[in-house]
Amino acid sequence: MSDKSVDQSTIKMIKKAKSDGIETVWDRLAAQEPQCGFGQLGICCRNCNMGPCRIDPFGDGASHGVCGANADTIVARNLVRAIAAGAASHSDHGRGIVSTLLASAQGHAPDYPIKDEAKLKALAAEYSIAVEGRSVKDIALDLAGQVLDEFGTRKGFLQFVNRVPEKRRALWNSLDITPRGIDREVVESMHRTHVGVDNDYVSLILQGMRTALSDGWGGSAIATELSDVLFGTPSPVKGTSNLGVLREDQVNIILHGHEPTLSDIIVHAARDPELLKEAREKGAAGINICGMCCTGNEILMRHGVPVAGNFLQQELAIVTGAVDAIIVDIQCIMPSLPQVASCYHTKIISTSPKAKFPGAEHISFDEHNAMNTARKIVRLAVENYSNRSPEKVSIPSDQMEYMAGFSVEAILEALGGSLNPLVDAIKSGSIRGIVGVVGCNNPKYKQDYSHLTFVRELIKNDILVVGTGCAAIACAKSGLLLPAAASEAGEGLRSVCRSLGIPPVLHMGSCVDISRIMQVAAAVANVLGVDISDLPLAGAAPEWMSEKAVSIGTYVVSSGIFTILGTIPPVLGSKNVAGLLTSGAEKVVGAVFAVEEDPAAAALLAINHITAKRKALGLG
Ligand code: BF8
Repeated sequence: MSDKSVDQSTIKMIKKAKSDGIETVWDRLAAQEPQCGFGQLGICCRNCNMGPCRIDPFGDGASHGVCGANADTIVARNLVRAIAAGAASHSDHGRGIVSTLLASAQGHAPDYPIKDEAKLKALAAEYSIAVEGRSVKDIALDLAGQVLDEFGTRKGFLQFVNRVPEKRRALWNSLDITPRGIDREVVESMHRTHVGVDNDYVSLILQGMRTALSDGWGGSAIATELSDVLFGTPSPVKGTSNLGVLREDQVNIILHGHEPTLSDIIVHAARDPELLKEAREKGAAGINICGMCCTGNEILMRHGVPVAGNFLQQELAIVTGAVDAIIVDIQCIMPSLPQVASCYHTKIISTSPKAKFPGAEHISFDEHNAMNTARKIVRLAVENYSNRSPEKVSIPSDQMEYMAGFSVEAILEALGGSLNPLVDAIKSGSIRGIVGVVGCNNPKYKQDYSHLTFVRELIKNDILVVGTGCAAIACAKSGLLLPAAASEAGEGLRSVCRSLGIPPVLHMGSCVDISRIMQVAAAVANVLGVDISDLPLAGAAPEWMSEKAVSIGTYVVSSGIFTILGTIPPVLGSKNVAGLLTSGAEKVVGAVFAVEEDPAAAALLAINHITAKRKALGLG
């Protein structure tokens, strides 16, 4: 079992799943092996019905698909489709948040008052919307309208592109990869990858970059910024993490998925005195709301809600036998959950019309009537508490405290209102650079091992780590999100952390919140008057698996930040595509991808990159 995870609670629950006769993601991975070699190399194509086609990687079979596409075209098309799917996922999430803001401003979503008026006004100013003397409702109406337009804007570029340093904007314009409209880029990517349209791998990858940029500086940024307006901008907060946060004597509800529209209101519904009374009548001491994956990150960032785990722990939470309901919305939710739940008493409740699960109970979540729907859902969990079988319950004791909530605004506040102290620390070398560590778990790799090994090496070398997504949850579970973890950092970073009272790894939120990291990168570049690609920065997704991660990696590289992938992307079937991504892109966008499965070696790549960038800036 220890080859599957470094997390003791995961190992314990995999063992329990085995003895309970439950099939998990690791069993299904084993059943898939050996996995398709053509798929791993990215050289199979199902884009038309003359196929499916595949290219022989050894050169003694088919070198072209039926239409004539070669490996370069097929690999590039597959990659661009993955980027489009990832960008669409983040951006459609963003659209949901703007629609809620619009409904709130129109008076149709009374349970979603605007929580951060200052942020609303700051964003309105970015969009040149008049603020002085106007009501919050009117400003919100205008802002929601303009942000919704970003999905199909005809002005030719997205608003948040203006946050990017001028040099980078000029570069994007010269390459014709400035994102023009979020939906437009996704649609054009699907069009170009249809049989017989764009067949040039360079042209395809440039479109992939533009689509990814419409995610990072469009859909994701919109999701982050407007979530802050609606639910509050995060500030430092403490909580606990891992499966040990489940309570034997309470109704346990896990919120899993991505959109805070659902999770935030359930957190409030669970405090309803009437529901708490009903829980007590059932014999429970209370209602314990926990998060999982990115919706877990949304509510831990804003409310310090306990987070039960990251991607690979979703089935295992059910295996504890102590979860009364898992409430899901969209993305990263395994379709196996209802099947696992059928062996216990756990209810799986789906809520999004976009994401239904055979075997789950569906309660359509309606933002116009949010609190009532939320109460109804919580009540189902409360009622289910008495169906628990005590003999099936085994909650691992593993849990760890965390400090999270590092929005850009919170970082600025910790620094006394300006980025200058951070820039000075980088200049002096107390902080040698910053690395964003993000992304998923992947059952092909030992859970959390790459995240933690990579992060520990970096902080030891005075590199500040900023994290999001399941990577940040891995850090939470291992104590790296505590100020005390500064003892593991090098002398320079340790002294900065101690003087500010912050951990050496800053949790910046969910995966759409990588836009926060990009905003800091752009702001630091603007302070120094350089391009983002000149800064001592790197990105990494040590255990990535989702198409969203492909989009993220691509917009981070296209923004000028060297990015290390810890799991192998399906591009090796084309030497040209792999070469462009790992070397040629340097001349195009000033950054490349590296692929390194060994996290210690990956850390060395990041450290060397940061050293080289510091030298080029004239820093020691
Ligand atoms: O958006 S890190 S497994 S939960 S895809 Fe999914 Fe990956 Fe986790 Fe969040 Ni991001």
